[in-house]
Amino acid sequence: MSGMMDKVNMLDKQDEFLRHDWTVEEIAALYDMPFNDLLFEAQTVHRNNFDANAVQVSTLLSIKTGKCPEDCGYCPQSVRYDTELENEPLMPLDEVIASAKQAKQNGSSRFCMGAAWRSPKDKDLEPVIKMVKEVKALGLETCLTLGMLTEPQANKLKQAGLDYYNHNLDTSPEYYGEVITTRTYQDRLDTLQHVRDAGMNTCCGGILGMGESRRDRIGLFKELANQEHHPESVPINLLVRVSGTPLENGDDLDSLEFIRSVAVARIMMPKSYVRLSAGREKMSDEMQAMCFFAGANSIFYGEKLLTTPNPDTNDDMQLFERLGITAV
Ligand code: SAM
Ligand code: DTB
Ligand code: SF4
Repeated sequence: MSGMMDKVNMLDKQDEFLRHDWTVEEIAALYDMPFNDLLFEAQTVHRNNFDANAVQVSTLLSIKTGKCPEDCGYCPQSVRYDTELENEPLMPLDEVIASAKQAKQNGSSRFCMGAAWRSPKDKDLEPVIKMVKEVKALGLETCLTLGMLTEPQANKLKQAGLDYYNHNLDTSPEYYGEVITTRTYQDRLDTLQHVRDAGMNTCCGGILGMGESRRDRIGLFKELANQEHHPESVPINLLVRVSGTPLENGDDLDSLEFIRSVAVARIMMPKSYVRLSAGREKMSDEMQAMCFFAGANSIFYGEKLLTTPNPDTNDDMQLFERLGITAV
């Protein structure tokens, strides 16, 4: 019993060092650091908390594709934009399992299933719960992203054994309205609260390169870190520009600014997995290597994200080998 209490106290102690009171000025000061100083600091924080040469790999599968009623300006799956996407209803269980087995064989430790829903109906959850149970039985960690959840829905998913729920804040509260009008920032924070209250891990991050300013990137990281708990996984997506979406055109984000952002996330959320997410297809090997040095320690692995391409798995394995990185 005392051993157990020691463990609890130790966890509390660890949490004492995690900050939830970041100010805009402090985050801006990190961004303003000379690049080498910022990366050195981020790598030091990274090494104090993780194996510096291990990267967690997850595989994504779109289990219900397209016809989403929401208007997220970046998204190929919104019914409002003509993106030449093949819509697909909910995937049968056996196809999901076959895909999960393949992901496990390829070395993924987590399987993330995404559906283009604003929020699932209760009857939608039943087949999804079967998927979670069967994927878990394969020895994989499970993650879902289905849109907004009510408190009872989050509890049901927890009971089914779901490990992670992905729900992003996407950008700063100030820029949010430029990108999405059909759900509020508060709606997103509420879903995240329901997921945490149910006892699940949150996977929560955003998208960079949507025309936002550095102040907006600061605002996003401030919101992410100042939640009740840091998300266990923080996906940092670089916008994938899809023809037909409102964000199809625009200036690309400076790659050094993206790397700085990874470093800032690592420093602010030292114990979270920072996930180098969408957009890797457009990144050079050198840029990805810099992101790993800045503290990114997870990726999506597999030739497709949800609907858009991801790097070839052989290329990813070769890159890991060249960098001496082990997939975990
Ligand atoms: N419909 C659910 C929702 O929005 O919560 C789940 C799926 S949605 C596709 C998951 C996340 O993918 C979004 O929150 C967004 O951050 C990211 N995403 C979607 N399209 C993207 C794109 N073109 N480029 C980068 N990230 C994207
Ligand atoms: C996240 O933050 N990135 C992933 C995952 N969560 C679900 C999705 C990226 C989607 C990119 C666009 C697409 O492939 O449709
Ligand atoms: Fe729908 Fe999710 Fe795409 Fe928004 S990001 S349009 S909610 S699938």
